[in-house]
Amino acid sequence: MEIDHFESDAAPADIAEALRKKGACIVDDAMPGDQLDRLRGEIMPYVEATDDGRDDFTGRNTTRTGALVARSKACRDLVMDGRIIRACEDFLLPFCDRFQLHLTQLIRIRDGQGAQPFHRDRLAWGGFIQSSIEPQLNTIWAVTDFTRQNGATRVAPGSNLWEDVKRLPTEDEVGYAEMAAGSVLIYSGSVIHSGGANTSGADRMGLNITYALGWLRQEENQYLSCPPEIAKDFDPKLRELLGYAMGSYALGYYTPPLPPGQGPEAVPPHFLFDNKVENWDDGADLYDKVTDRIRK
Ligand SMILES: O=C(O)CCC(=O)C(=O)O
Ligand SMILES: [Fe+2]
Repeated sequence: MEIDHFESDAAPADIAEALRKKGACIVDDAMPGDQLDRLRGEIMPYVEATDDGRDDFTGRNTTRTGALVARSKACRDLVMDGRIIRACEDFLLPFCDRFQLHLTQLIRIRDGQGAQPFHRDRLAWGGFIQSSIEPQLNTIWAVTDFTRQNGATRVAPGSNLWEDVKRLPTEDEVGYAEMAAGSVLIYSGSVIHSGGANTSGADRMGLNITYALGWLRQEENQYLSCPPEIAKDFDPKLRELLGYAMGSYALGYYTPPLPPGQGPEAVPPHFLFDNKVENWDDGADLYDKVTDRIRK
């Protein structure tokens, strides 16, 4: 089974539609060569210093390196890629008031690593989310070429719609995300997939950047991996994506823990960076939107 490919100028609406219908697609040559070089230069020292995984799921011959928003400017640029953000708006906003970054992880599948067990990434939330909700949009940016031999991600297109959630794909239902370095595999939280086996003699590296509904717990805790003292220097839009924003009318406010009378009560997270209480993300409008939705 083949995975659909798009050219680099793919329309976000087409990407979102491919995710709804088949659960996955590839955008070829999605990042310029100089960005790929910068990315490698920034992340490789961390990757080289990372130990192998702890079990068969994380991969005993696989390294996983995180906190990449804090560590790499090139990764920050990819997190904010306009095509992907617009595809997230199309795919995720029907289910939330705001979406957020879920994790950043450089997955290096080393020679000798067997195939990862098939799974759906939405199982991160323990199977509690009803199937009509799409909780997540995922990307894996190819940092090396992805080939069948070096562990290209295996995907079962269409498995996002299977009614029997226990069914596993047969070999002819599986596609391999073969793509050149700089391309990106985009897949939903509902499609069955896994890392492939690497028998190539060289590393396969993919940068996993994923996004999730703003009312869900993030897989990589962004407040700890990218704390305020680092996030303060970033583009406000990126900070919002990290989670320094209201997730809905009532989600995510805080109170600066100051002595009596020395600070405000219940302010949105951006107060931490700009010391302003106005701009409550149109709080009143959001209240109306949320209550309207519940009444329907
Ligand atoms: O590395 C890959 O190709 C996929 C990894 C994956 O699906 C996971 O770790 O959840
Ligand atoms: Fe996965």
